[in-house]
Amino acid sequence: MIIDRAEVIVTSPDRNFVTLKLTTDEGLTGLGDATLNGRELAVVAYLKDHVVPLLLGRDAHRIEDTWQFLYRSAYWRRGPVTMAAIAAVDMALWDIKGKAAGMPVYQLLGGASRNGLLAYGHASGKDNEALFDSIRSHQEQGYKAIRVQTGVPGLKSIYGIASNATYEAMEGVRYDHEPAQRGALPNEEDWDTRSYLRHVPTVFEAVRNEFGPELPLLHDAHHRLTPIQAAKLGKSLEPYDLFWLEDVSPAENQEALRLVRQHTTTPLAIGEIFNTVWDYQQIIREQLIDYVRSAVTHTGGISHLKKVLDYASQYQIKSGMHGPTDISPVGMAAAMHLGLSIHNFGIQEYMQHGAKTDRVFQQSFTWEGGFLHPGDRPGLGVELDTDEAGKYPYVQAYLPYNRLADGTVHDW
Ligand code: CS2
Ligand code: MG
Repeated sequence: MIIDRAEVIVTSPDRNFVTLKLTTDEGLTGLGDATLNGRELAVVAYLKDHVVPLLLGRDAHRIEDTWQFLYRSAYWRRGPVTMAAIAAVDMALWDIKGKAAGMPVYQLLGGASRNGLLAYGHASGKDNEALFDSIRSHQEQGYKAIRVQTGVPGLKSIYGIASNATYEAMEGVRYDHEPAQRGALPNEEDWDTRSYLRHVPTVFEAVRNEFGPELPLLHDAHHRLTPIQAAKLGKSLEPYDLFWLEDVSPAENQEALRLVRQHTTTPLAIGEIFNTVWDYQQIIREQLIDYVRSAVTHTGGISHLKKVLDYASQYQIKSGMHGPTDISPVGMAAAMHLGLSIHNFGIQEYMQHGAKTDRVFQQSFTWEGGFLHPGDRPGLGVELDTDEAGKYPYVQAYLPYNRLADGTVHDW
């Protein structure tokens, strides 16, 4: 069964998505997500100009060989663009193999290791009152675990908060749902670590007082702290028993996490901007994290992320796959199939896509009682309506960036 057609489909219903669609000479199709937020067109070019010519005529069943061929024959390895492109091919080939076998992909990965996938949603508020409302609305939507992001007094706009200036200006495009703002240039945001470190523990104290000790709570520091600031935050949040504290410090400096570990037992999650197992070697081997945050879409696909998670399982480190709206429904489906089959599943991030996106991507997953399930359709269980997709051409959008009070650029 050979690959005889490869299309790169770009659509922008509620946000930009890049999807690879492979078709075989037997008429089977496979989809792969290649969406890299704010740099989508770089992956489109990598796929169209460099990868597609290499796929036509290949045996669609040889997933691992195709993975190794694309990774090693490129000579230039790793990195977000390369690994998102390879991920899309990998997902599409697993989708085709599932359809050829008449099985959902999780069955090919060893079958289900659980009945469903605990998922968390994003509650946020510029103040505690708005935050409490957001937590309650997520509980009403069925979420049994909730990420808490809060405004910080003195800061105009901050990552992950629905109600801020930019949101009002965007006529209803929820900022916490889509941080990449459509427009010619990225938005500049302000940041101050000391006010953040003073404020966040008070918010978690208030949330615990309001919602009690059981509710699993997560928080994303979004790469903004120095190692000692990260240690301080982890320690100050210990009384509130977080499920995890995410991306505490820019993870290029991996040994920095030793300092964080020295000072706090708050569980650490890292990896959404990682792309290969080599980005994890030290922090897994030295037990410096508790959750692997990679998404299938950004880590070389199902084949490679499974290798990362198998390595992590030897250290009792669990999965916490990245699942914001910039992971397309295809990428989310792949995450659910992998998450259902592995032993060391921890939790799945689940931000719900918009109505237009759900019309472009027909999905078969279920969301019940706080748990996701990929469904039992052969393959990944997602189909793309190309006519519907054609209604929404690409729109330039950038993620924001930060500047400190003195004008210094800072991690966003
Ligand atoms: C975030 C993302 O969901 C998360 O944990 O870190 O929202 C992230 O900011 C976006 O995916 C960036 O594109
Ligand atoms: Mg994050």
